[in-house]
Amino acid sequence: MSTETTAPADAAAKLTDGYHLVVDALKLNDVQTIYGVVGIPITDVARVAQESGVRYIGFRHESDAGHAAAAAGFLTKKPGICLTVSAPGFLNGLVALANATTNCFPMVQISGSSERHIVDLKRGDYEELDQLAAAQPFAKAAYRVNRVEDIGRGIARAIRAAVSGRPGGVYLDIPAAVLGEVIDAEKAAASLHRIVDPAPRHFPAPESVDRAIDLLANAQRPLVVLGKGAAYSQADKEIRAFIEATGLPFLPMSMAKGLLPDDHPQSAAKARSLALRRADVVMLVGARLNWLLGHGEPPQWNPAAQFIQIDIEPTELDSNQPIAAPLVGDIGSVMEALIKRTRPDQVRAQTAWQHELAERSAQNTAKMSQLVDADPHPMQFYGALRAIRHVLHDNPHAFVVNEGANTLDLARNVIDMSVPRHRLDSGTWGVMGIGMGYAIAAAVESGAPVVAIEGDSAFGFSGMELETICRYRLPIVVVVLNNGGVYRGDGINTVSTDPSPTTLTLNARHDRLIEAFGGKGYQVSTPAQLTIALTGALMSGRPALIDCLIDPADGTESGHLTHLNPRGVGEQ
Ligand code: ADP
Ligand code: TPW
Repeated sequence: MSTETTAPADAAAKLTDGYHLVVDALKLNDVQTIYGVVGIPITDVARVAQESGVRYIGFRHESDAGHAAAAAGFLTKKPGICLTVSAPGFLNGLVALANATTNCFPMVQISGSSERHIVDLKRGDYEELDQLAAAQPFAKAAYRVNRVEDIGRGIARAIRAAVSGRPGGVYLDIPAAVLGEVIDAEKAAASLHRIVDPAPRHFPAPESVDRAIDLLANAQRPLVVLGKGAAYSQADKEIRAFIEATGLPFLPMSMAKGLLPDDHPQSAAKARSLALRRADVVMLVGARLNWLLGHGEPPQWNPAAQFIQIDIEPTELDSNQPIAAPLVGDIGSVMEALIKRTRPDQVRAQTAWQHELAERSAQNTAKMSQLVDADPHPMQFYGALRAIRHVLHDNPHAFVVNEGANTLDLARNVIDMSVPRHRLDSGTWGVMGIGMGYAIAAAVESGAPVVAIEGDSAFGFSGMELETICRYRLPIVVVVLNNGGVYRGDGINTVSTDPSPTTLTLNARHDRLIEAFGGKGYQVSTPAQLTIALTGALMSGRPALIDCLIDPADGTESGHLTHLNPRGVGEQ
């Protein structure tokens, strides 16, 4: 009787709903930030998150929110969360989810969806789509929650799947009806759980470790290749300890730069081609033998090379070359085991090999200096990158985001890194559009300044997020290397007055875009001006964009990937 006379406010206090449960479940699993775009049916998830102390970063396009979540996952080793609306919003986020899976970054895309009983009979609902089926091929795992009491289980399962083993993108579908479903608060609280040990350690067998050590010990020209899996693993100390104790030369893939500083005496980065062509035993640490490493094939590689591969994903091994010594496990545990089981002086780089690499590095550094130090007018890529390198040298804790074709290929070589996980780029897919999303995540997750080095075409894919950057007052400086085109700005159409397919607006004022939202814009045409602008922008800690006018005739079609363009008739 007394319960029936309870005041309505008290009765309501004992109830909760799907919106609150989603946020409670995320909070319980240490989620601090959600990246997304609101609308039916998920707007209240964002509101409740904010009220509960979970930060919500609202974007202008789901692709950018998804890329931000993925980058947050890479930087923190916890799945980044992206929130999207039904059908079109969901699909907009899917590129980022697929990209995260391809790059082995942990993220969870949580999407609202429309009424199941209408969608499944294809009766034509508002934003109708069978999202679970659509997400499946692009995600590491995909799940749907059909009852409010399963929200906790669904979120636990999604987080576990994203971050354990090889990390990847996970899709979690929550229909509108489930979000609005009301449930007894006590029952709801009991339905949530906190995941214990989300990414358990995975130790290699001692005999696998000894097999790898034997190979290294008998090598004449050993080489360690560090990939972004090594950066992700946060085993910085162990990796450095093993490499320095053995003296092995190492080569960082682009997002592993800074794991050991690029000016480290054992870095073979400046003798990359020689190192690949000559190495006889190669230890891959969180790096796949995919296209970025020429599939391990000659002539780029020594045909007699033997491979040791450290990876958490057993099916990765032998995908391209026979792996003589597989080391399946998490990189931290594997490196620890290698350190423990290697006898003093058992593994050492041969002096002749060290000299060979050092000599080539010196030659290549001299060649590179000539290119970088030249001062042509109008400014070219190398001159602009020299200025950026100079400023970043004084700001080693700034994050670098990098996309474009020439802008990516040249900056990767010119801009040295000295801190782990401070470089984010187009990655395994070579995708354009990651720029502003990655930059926003780096700034939000770290509070540190970010310099996004962007081709003018690449920038356009996520450019509207300048508004997001300004709205949240993030310390991001976008540097647009503006040569007025996709690759180059001097494309010609000989048959009509339309611009050529690679042409963009020449001398476009990208700097004015950020001013529309209250940020600071600069336009520069010399390296000296760029140095001053970038130094000032970083010192201010405010959102800024520097438009750098680059010679439209500088750059190569597709950058370093020209050879991947299929040749048609008449182009033999
Ligand atoms: P890169 O492009 O830098 O060469 P890849 O993305 O090709 O690097 O390779 C990353 C590899 O790292 C993937 O095969 C992935 O399974 C692996 N990996 C990711 N995290 C870990 C980890 N913690 N321990 C071991 N391997 C990992
Ligand atoms: C999602 C194809 C690769 S690189 C690039 C495009 C469009 C832009 C190159 O011009 P940019 O750089 O940025 O001005 P630069 O330094 O050479 O002048 N769509 C997607 N991904 C890719 N990779 C493309 C298209 C592409």
